[in-house]
Amino acid sequence: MSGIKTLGQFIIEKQADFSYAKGELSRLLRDIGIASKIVNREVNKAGLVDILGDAGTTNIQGEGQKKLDVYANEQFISALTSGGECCIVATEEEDDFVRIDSPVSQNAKYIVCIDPLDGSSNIDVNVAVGTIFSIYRRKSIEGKATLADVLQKGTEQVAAGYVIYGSSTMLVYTTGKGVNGFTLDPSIGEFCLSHPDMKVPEDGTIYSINEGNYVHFPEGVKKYLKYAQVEDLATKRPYTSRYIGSMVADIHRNLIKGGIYMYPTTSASPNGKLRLLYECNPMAFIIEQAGGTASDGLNRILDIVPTELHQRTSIFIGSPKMVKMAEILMEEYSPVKPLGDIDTVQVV
Ligand code: AHM
Ligand code: MG
Repeated sequence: MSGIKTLGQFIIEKQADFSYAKGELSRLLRDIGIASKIVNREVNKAGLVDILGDAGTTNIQGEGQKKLDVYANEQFISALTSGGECCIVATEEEDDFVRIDSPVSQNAKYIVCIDPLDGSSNIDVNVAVGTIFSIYRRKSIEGKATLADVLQKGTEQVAAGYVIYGSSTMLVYTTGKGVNGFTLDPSIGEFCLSHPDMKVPEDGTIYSINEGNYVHFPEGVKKYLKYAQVEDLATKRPYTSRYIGSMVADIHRNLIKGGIYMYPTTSASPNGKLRLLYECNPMAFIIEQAGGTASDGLNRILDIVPTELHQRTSIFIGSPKMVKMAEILMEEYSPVKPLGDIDTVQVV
């Protein structure tokens, strides 16, 4: 037998880390891994078949959905429904959460929040896209799971991960004991452990932000960009600007090389663009587990109490030294409301 360790073998090995685990979480992770392989197959042949273009429906954020978004959404819901380990799936593509009412699933103890295909505006041009997922333990003890079971703080996550459909396909996940990355070997159809115990560099030289929004940025972000672009050999500035426009791909690169990804509030989007439950919390959990930081400019992302399913937030995430500097400038020039004031509306 070769030294290859598959995702399935790794998950089972790690199950022993949780004294309370009876295998449900392992099976849930396995189900997500299988669905992502099916989505990967479709993403890879997107240019070959007539699957590109608008599906003609619009999600709750009023954005046009691509056919592959719809396909990925269906695949993950279907895998999680038949797996029987989760009672609710909340997805970025559905207005409301999906309760799974089958006799097996309705008493299942896990909730999954998922962005089935993030960065989908990149599909048409063959640029990396991703899936982001987050798993919570259900809070209610009996009866049907409710919205309150979904609206949990990021600190309550028991697992989170992403799949990047890039030059190779990778699945990266954490269960709160470090971060491990698996690369899909298409010849055997298995995710194989390729990036054990991933760590984000403490400092970096890459910043990722949509600078086209510059005039709409809070003053603190403008000051950070100025800081990033000024020459200072001691701190390796000016930094390098890299923005793919796929959160998963930008954060994955920064996780490996060091860097900061920012999607601040803008005057047009005063609550930010990215969703707390489907994008920011899972990415924040992964990055923190890899030694990084994730903040809305003042507050730790994982401490934000969600009040609605599709809640948005600003985010500054990546190498801790870079995020710290952004926070210092945000605090000085664009103070945000501290937690306790419910939302994170920015004073632009
Ligand atoms: P989506 O969920 O509609 O795909 O939007 C999320 C994506 C992120 O992956 C990406 O970083 C960001 O939106 C890009 O937004 P913009 O085009 O405004 O820079
Ligand atoms: Mg998204």
